[in-house]
Amino acid sequence: MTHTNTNWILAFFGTLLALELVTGSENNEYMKREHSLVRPFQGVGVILPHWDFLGNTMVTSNYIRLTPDLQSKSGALWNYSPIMGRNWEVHVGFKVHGKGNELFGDGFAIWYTKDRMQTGPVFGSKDHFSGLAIILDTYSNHNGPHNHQHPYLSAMVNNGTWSYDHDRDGTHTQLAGCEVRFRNVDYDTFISIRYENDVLSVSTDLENRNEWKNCFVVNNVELPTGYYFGMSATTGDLSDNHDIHSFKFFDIDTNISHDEILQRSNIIPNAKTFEAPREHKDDPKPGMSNAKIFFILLFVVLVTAGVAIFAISYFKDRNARKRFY
Ligand SMILES: *[C@@H]1O[C@H](CO)[C@@H](O)[C@H](O)[C@H]1NC(C)=O
Ligand SMILES: *[C@@H]1O[C@H](CO)[C@@H](O)[C@H](O)[C@H]1NC(C)=O
Ligand SMILES: [Ca+2]
Repeated sequence: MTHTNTNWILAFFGTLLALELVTGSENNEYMKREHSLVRPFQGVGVILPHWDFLGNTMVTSNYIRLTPDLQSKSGALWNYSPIMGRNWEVHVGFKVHGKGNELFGDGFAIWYTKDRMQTGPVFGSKDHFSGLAIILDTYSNHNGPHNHQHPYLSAMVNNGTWSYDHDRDGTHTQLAGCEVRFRNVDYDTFISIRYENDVLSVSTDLENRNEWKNCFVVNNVELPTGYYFGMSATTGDLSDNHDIHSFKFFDIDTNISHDEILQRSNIIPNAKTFEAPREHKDDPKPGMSNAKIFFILLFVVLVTAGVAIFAISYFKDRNARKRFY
């Protein structure tokens, strides 16, 4: 909740707020170190306490680079400990940047899932996941008309059944989404994911204004406790640096019993307001060439003529026979 700010007054109130969060004096809301990542990342001894990383992930003291701006890279970062809280909010500081002006990709995802450390085709992580994916998709795979521009931020809830469809940039399975612009800016960019009483709210701070802008709010989202947070990114033919600058987890539970939290670990991820996932449909075939149409018409004419000739000779025959008898 506190990041670089040139405005002294805001910085002052920000600091007050941060103190409140750290001491947990208000709303029981405070950052949990065991689920968070704060600079510097490389100290003496252990690199990244509480987190594992894999693939091409590179850790420096100031940022964690999930992928460099090179083709065919993939990296991920996963928290060790399951989340034993019903309500939470996470703030992720990130930077996506690269040499490409027109062409860049593919983007990254923030996960709250049952399985951790599993590589796969969905921004570097496994498909058919169980849990929540918040996807920051920079490359529009869909060449036809979309309802939106890229980069695009969307949420998907899965119980392991659905596959993320890259060809449609996930639009067949998303809960909601919004257009975002976060590439190649010289300040940190942030996303906030709040999950409280089954309401999922995602907002962003991408304009260096130190305020959250709503992306979407979705009701009736059921997520179990006991899942893991992770982040992953991938590049293909196109690339970008996908950097994580911070991950802050805030426990916002109030008056929830330990039993309720344990029971909640048995539910299956579900989103009631989910648009029913649509079948994947292939793009319409490109229009037929004139030559093709000509030959099809020619074929139809020949078949018709053949049938006509056959019919005429058949009836002639019959008439001939009739006359004979
Ligand atoms: C998983 O989700 C699909 C689609 O919503 C649903 O048909 C299926 O019953 C769900 N499976 C479980 C175990 O809830
Ligand atoms: C906390 O929950 C208990 C049991 O549901 C209830 O009796 C109590 O009033 C709640 N306290 C607050 C502050 O909401
Ligand atoms: Ca895409």
